[in-house]
Amino acid sequence: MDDLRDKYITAIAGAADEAALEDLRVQAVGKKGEVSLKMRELGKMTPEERQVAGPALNALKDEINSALTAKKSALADAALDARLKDEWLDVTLPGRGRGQGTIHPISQVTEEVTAIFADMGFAVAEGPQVESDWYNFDALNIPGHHPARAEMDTFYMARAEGDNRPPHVLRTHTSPVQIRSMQEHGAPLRIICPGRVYRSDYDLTHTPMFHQIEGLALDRDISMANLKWVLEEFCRAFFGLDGIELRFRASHFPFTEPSAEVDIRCSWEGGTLKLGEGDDWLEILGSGMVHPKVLEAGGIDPAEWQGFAFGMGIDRIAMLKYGMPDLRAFFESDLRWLRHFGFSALDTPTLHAGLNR
Ligand code: 2U9
Repeated sequence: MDDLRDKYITAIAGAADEAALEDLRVQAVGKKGEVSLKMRELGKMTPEERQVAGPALNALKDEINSALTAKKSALADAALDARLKDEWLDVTLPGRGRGQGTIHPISQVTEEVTAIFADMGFAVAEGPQVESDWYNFDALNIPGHHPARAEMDTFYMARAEGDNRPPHVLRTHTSPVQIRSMQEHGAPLRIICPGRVYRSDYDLTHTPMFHQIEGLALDRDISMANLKWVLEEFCRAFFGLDGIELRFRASHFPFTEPSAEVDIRCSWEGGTLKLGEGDDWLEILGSGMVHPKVLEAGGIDPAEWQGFAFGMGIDRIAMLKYGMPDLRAFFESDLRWLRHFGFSALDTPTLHAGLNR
């Protein structure tokens, strides 16, 4: 037994890799290994001999198994050390511009809008893109029979056979994120919710997936006046124009009351769009005071709190700001388009450094 011990403990200590270790395990304590064969001989021994040899063989087996385990982890540690040495990287080196990749206009505009609202105290909230129909519709005061459900061209998820619950949907707006945020954080609250939304629609100005940013501000005495100031401030900063003029036009949405669509003064003279001058108006967003029923769905007491909300299409305001004529080009991954309209990865939009340099 001492010979066996010496043989295997020495061999295990010298094993070069995991495969060699596994061979040794099989030879020593595998089903037909040397120690296992010795254990089979116990049956032929006298009871006195067995009383001594049995525990000694078990101890030997344990010793070899522990040596195997210890060596295995030492080999793994050594392999990791070697890999860390090999894959060492100086993270303080400056970036190497390859002049290839660019930031997509949608990412750029999302960052720009986020920077402006962050400066006004709004936090960013995100949520799932597959939503229950309660979060996407009911909570937003759009009950089952409401025409807005049909108008939204919703994508419905498949249901398991025999499942009669209402199907989940691809969210048609980011509004469910605000409901979830109200439930989680209560009031007061100031958030913007950027993200992908889905509607079954496809032409020059519509794609089945597009991007929205919605905002929500809740407090004890928030009014349309606060909404108007925030949106004017936003448009001034986003379009980089001091002389911006907005028009609030009465409208209707199920989730806000009163509701207003917001237009920006513009001119189309000479076939080019100029913002902030002229006699035309261009719709850029929708807004209103959050409907009491919607506050209740979010667990907020409408007798104590009120708030404003707004929503805009990121893709649409990106097209307006950067003069991109066809929405569908956004999602075609044409390298020539991406190089032309993309932004430098190092120019993060901030208010102090300028939104887009
Ligand atoms: C909650 C309460 C109210 C968000 C709002 C709009 C008006 C709106 C459109 C703009 C262009 C959608 O992308 S678009 O087609 N949005 O007009 N959105 S008010 O109102 C909310 C949201 C969440 C809890």
